[in-house]
Amino acid sequence: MRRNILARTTLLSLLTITACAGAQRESTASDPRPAAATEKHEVGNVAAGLYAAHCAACHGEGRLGGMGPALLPENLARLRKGEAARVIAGGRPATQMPAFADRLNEDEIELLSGYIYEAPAEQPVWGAAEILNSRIEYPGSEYLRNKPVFEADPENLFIVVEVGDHHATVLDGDTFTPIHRFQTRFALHGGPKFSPDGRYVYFASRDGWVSKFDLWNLKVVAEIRAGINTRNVAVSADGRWVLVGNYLPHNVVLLDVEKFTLKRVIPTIGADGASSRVSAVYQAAPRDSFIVALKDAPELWEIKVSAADMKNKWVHDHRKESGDMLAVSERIDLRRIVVDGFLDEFLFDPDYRYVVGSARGGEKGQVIDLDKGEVIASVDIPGMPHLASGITWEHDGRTIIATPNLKDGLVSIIDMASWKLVKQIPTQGPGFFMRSHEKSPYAWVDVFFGPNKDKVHVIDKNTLEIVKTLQPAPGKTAAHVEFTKDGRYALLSIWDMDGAVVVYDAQTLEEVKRIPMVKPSGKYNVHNKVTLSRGTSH
Ligand code: DHE
Repeated sequence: MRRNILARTTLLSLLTITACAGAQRESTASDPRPAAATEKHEVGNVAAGLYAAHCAACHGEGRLGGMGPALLPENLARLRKGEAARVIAGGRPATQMPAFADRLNEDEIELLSGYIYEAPAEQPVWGAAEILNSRIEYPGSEYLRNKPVFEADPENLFIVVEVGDHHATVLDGDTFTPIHRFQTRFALHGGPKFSPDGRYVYFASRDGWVSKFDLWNLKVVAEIRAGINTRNVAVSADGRWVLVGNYLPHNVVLLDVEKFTLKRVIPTIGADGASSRVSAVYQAAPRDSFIVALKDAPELWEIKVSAADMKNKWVHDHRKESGDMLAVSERIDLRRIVVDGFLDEFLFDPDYRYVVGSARGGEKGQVIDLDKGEVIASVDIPGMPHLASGITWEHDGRTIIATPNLKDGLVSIIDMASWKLVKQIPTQGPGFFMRSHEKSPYAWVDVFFGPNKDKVHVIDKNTLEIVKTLQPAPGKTAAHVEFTKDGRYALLSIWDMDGAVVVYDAQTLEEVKRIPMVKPSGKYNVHNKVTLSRGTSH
């Protein structure tokens, strides 16, 4: 009842909103629909108008996702409607989702939060046929050279992703001069991933495009759209496969890198039969496998791809409904590991035997032993640890994890032998990214959120104390550090349209150079990535 009155009031108050004017339809005497149906239709139009005006730019036309995730019932399984309204009103910490309470009234927020749980008129389809049809191969690929077309050390290049104008810059890590800049797909997210020889770089955009870039020839070779709303990609240890994790559809997609084409679509269905989004996919190099974490099922998957033997060569052709069989050259082994609840964040130990994972809003983290295939410990990590940005190093003869926190101003230090929290280092606000290098005595952590977002802390890896706080551009967010190959310099982003990459001497912590960039988000050093440096993300 309350909702009816609300909807009616809302409708009346909203009929004047110009953004919705085009979507409204006046009721006429000849309209055959009963009044209630007409009203429901009108309310739906108002909600659609609000969505178009306030949400579509980030969450995509048709709610299919863009910069923000898809807003469809199958993607909102873990969010109750009341919570959705709270997120619209107050924003979501640690994301780009702003608060709308100053622009939308309570009724409008309620209308919108109801709207996103409605099934769309047409269910989006993105299957094998759509993926294959999307594939683009760029001309000239046959003339590519097998060695770099530039003088710079190919191992000490950085890829800098500039999200401000959707470009990437290839930066010489010795001279700190850009050697190439090119347009990327819209809204790249997550780190680009490298082939083991460092020649190819794979980028994923939030709307599902995966691009193969030849770093030696400075050329995008091919692209394919692997999903509608994608999380990230991982490259196999032998460089033959790229695995794409999707929010929508609920699946992982295996690409063959040589032809850069689809090999398999693997729906992510939990053991209980319910389908799930994918939190992220990772390469576990020492295990020669991929690790996949599911967001809506308490499971972690280990996927191994190998050459198919003759017996297992035939599978159902996923492109046809007829049940036809198809000969495949690859064999996929999938192992399910049951975990305690959902995993949104996780971090591997250096040997890739253990995974430390946590859920958004969960009280504790959990440790999964990949060899045993079970949860072996729980860890007290308060707040909202951002394990995806955690790093490890040796401290007093033991391996420790350091992780920033998306909610609280602290860095948590965990002992990897006892799985105990050994220290909390207070920071000037919640942080997003943490970095170090084997040859550096320091670990860097940003203060991404709050009034001190322009500051970056430098932590002594031995004393576990902050030794310096930098403020490279007052008022502008400073975040995300990556070291040069030799660990001598640390590069930091100023996340602003009028931004920069600031180069610091990693020993003296003095500024060396400032390179103008357009909102540079992350930067990725070839050597550190392909050698799986412990100070950076993989
Ligand atoms: Fe990210 C990496 C998840 C919001 C910028 N982010 C990752 C990874 C995951 C992740 C799982 C590791 C993937 C990889 O590199 O293969 N990010 C999430 C979220 O769940 C979250 C909180 C909500 C969401 O919108 O999905 C989120 N991330 C953001 C942002 O709002 C950031 C700051 C801006 C943006 O571009 O969207 C952002 N995330 C990044 C960056 C990396 C990343 C730059 C790569 C870090 C690296 O050094 O490897």
